[in-house]
Amino acid sequence: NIVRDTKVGVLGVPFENGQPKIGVGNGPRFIRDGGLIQSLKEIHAYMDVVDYGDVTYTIDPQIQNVPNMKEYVHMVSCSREVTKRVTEIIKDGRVCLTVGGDHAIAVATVDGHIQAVSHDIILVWIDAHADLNTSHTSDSGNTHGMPVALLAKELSDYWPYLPGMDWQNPVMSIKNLVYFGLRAVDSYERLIIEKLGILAFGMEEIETYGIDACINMAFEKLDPDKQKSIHVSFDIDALDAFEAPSTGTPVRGGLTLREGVHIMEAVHRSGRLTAMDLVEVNPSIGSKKDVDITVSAAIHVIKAAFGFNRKGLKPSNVSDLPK
Ligand code: 5AB
Ligand code: MN
Ligand code: MN
Ligand code: MN
Repeated sequence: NIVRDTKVGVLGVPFENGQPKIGVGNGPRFIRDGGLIQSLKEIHAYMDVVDYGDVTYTIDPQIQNVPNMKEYVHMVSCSREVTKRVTEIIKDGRVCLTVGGDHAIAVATVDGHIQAVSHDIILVWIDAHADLNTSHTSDSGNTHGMPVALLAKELSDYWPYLPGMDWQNPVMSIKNLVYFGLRAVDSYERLIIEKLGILAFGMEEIETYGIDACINMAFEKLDPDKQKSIHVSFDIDALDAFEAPSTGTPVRGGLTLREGVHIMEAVHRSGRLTAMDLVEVNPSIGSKKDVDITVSAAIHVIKAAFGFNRKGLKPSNVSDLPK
């Protein structure tokens, strides 16, 4: 694993038009200022971390809006850039860490991963929410509640024509998806989960079986041959609202930071992490202390994904104490 997750490319996406609360676009800046790059470099002596900066985009004037998809034109214009950048970073031989921004950006990160690797990847969606609304089922019209539905080829007939998204020929089978941490699922989302038999370890299952059994079951079910490239999309609101208060759609009764870290340690041990998103940190919500707690939780989760070991690391090339 020291080889596999050692080369990291960090990409910021300060996008916040997938939901109505201002501030989530400052997530990348606060997470970098909280020490992200240095924390990654300190994981072990072989870490090779490159910061690719933030994605910028211009609005494509050709694109029309779509009913009940707020700021659709922004989402499409930004997604194009994000997809390109993620594909490039992975092709550079790095694991791509994308820091958001709201969760609408994950359509593009997953698409970028798929374009660099193959359609047959595993998607681990860690979230209080299922993000499985279409424009017809969403009560809010917020596109950060839609990325999984946009990615799922099984749902492509349930969408209206989406101008400007032809590049994004969807994309993956819902059979390659697993959820962790669900506890705020809308009625049509529940219907889709049951109808399509989506693998989901909601808070109830995690409580029943424990986090370690859940992650093992997930890997065994999705990829028994241990072959597939893994994408983790980590919505910080998967964590309990006490662990990560500065987020736009907090839900109580969530994952502890320890459970979040445990999932990411297992992902790291697989040696097959290719891309990870960390989204929905909103530094404009809560007190300074809330923001600090949330940013530090995000960094802990990321460090676990890239091999930070809670047992500690022995000094390299040395087997005894200095005398
Ligand atoms: B998040 C809700 N299902 O569609 C909707 O934070 C919430 O990326 C979506 O998981 C939450 O608006 C989106 C009610
Ligand atoms: Mn969420
Ligand atoms: Mn989400
Ligand atoms: Mn949210």
